[in-house]
Amino acid sequence: MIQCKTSKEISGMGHSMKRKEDDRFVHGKGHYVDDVKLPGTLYMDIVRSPYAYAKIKNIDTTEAMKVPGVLAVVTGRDLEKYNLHWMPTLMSDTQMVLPTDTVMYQAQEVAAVIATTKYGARDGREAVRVEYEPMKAVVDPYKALEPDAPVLRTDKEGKKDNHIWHWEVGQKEETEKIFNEAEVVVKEQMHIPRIHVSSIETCGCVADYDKINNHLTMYMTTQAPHAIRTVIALVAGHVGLTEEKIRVISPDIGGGFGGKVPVYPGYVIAIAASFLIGKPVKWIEDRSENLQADSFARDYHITAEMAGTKDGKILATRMKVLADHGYTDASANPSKFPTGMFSIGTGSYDYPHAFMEADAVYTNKPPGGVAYRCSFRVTEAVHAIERITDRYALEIGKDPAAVRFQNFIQKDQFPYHSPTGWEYDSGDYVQGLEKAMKAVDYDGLRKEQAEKRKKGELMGIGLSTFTEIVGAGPSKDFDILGIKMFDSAEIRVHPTGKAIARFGTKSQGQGHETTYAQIIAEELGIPASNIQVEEGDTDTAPYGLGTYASRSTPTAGAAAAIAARKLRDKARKIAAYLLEVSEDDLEWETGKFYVKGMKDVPEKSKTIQEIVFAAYTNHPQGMEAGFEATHYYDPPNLTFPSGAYICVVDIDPETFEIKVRRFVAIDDAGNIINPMVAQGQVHGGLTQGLAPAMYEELIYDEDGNILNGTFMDYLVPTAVESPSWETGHTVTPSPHHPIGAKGIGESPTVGAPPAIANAIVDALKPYGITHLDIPITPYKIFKALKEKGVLD
Ligand code: PCD
Repeated sequence: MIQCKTSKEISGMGHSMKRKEDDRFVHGKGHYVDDVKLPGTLYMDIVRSPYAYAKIKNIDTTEAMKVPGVLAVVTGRDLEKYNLHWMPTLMSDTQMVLPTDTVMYQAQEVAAVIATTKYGARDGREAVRVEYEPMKAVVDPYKALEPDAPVLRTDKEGKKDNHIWHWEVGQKEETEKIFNEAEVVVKEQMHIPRIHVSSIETCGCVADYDKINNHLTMYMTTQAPHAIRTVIALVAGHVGLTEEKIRVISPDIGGGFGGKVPVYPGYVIAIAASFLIGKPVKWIEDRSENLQADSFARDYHITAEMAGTKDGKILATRMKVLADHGYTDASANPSKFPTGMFSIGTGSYDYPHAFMEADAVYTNKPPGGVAYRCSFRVTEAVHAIERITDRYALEIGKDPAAVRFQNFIQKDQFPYHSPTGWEYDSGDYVQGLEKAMKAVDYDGLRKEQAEKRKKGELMGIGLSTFTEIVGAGPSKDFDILGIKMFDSAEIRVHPTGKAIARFGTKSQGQGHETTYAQIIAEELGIPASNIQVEEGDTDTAPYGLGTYASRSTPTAGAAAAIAARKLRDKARKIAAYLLEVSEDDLEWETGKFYVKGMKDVPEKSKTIQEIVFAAYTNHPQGMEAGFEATHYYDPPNLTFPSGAYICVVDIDPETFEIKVRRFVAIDDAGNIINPMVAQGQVHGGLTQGLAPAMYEELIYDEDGNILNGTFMDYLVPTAVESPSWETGHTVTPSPHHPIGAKGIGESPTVGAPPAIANAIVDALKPYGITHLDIPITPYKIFKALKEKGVLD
């Protein structure tokens, strides 16, 4: 049970307060970007390439311009005049806005049609004639690195291959030595496939340029409005659009999941079109465009190795990654981390040596990769470590739970320094796994499995005991395009004691309007229902880096607590003045200051409402009037949530259909702000973890054609495919976070896939199968069993 310090009326931390924003959502009154309807709006649609790699010989717009309502067709050549045909990616690579001569992936933007109606724009799009000269696409990332592979980025002067960067961390020599001498070494080749963020709402914008005032209002589906404003100013400053002339408004967002962090060409073209025409331009992607062309996630080819003793002590791990980035590195990672947080890959286990390296490569695929519900590549890291740990347990014939207990970082080892350079803040991995095992009756399940195996039935039990790394991040190491990754909160309390609070982050469904209010309620004793939370408008909110990587609670949540504490300090001064005592004679109890020892004497205390009123009506002379505070929080460290997940699967011995019988998730995100919201986060996240484990993968043929570019072929699981998730938690507060909270939004998506994969591989253990790449489908099982000679 979570203990609450405040009453239900105040609804501070720990209360399962209903989400304030849901009234508006369930009544259909949400306000999304497509709901923005401005007079005179023009519509934009985008011509896309049918080829993965081709020269553009000609773009004929004659017929398109004849379509009723079509006003303009924008091409790369048009943008080139303003030097807007290329733009920087968040990883300091370059990306085409529109091509001038070559297309680099199927569904790439080729030209944009602007019309007075949406349908006119679509008809115009169909009428644009593009002449292509197809070239042999480079699709396989390994082949892309071969010496005779065609060099894709010919725009980069002097570039002689498709290699983007090399990165490494850890102790190469020591690790090698351990591997050479170890009793047991295991190795698996894994592919974490390319998948896609499938938010309910696609991406889109309304660019509204006002010529008279030289002012741009950009309504858009971005998770990071402030950073986008800065990027627009950097890209368009030379045409007079400087930062004070740009207002980015991110209205309600129907799911972000990392896919709404990048700057997509569509946004830039819409801005350019509005700037030139002087009217609002609306661009809303359709579902297939979103699936085929927006930034992908994952696509890591990993060679994972573990060295250990015969009796189960892990000694070292080694991981080698080949990262397929498509034609440009458009990851949304902090600058210094080209592989994001992949280096958390030693997981929850204590051993002194590890070595990890990665190489990134260009191919003719859409760019990325975004951190799809994942703190910058932590999903890939967790998958590798959790799978290879099971592989090791299998090799030495020990139960995977026993191997985990034997190697866990112990509770008293925190702060723990990992061999790849992280300082884990806190954790209690033993307690988490014990709780999960008890919840499923682990021993009972193993007995049942042994019985079933005798009868040839396929039942598997899979574990994942992961450590996450969220809250990017401390300014000494974390920036995006040079902007430090702090975040912010501004609280204004009005004379009657009601407040408005604004943040640099941006909810996409997480529930910030409720949970931020709860943090402030906890600190100031103002009821959460009286605290209005706003995000997403760069004209009003303080600067911040936005919501992704489960960073809002670790950064802006902390800023809220500290800004509220600044106000409490002011409240103390005012209370001392009103009660005519010294500040030191006062004590705080949620919602009021009272004179020490006189808690129950009404005239010896002042409520927060009385104090705030005095701040406007009767403040001490010499003190600033008003009751407002702002804080920009630079976290001292990241937070390290963790989880112990256990999955039980039954596999049909004839059709190999996989049924997830049970899934227990014990999460630890430190102190919880709103248990109901946190549980909702876990439920959604688990389904998004089931997705890549069993269903989702973007598949390309050897010419770079996407084979499952619609939802007819790309299966996103729903409640129908999902098991009934069983959740629980342990509470290990973060010692450095003002309210002891860690992020939770991504944990389930990070932790679930290896639990499911481990369960399926465990079910197939009697047949000598040691690894299967996700998504694990009935057909993959069939094929693997056939290869092993089990089936004829
Ligand atoms: N919480 C609580 N407690 C704690 C923690 C947390 O309560 N301890 C809660 C809060 O308040 C919020 C949530 O929960 O409301 C979450 O949080 P976080 O973890 O901090 O996070 P954020 O930042 O806010 O968010 C983000 C995330 C992410 S990252 C993702 S993907 C996803 C998630 O979130 N997304 C989404 N979730 C979600 N949900 C929804 N509904 N929608 C969406 O979209 Mo990335 O990087 O972007 O990939």
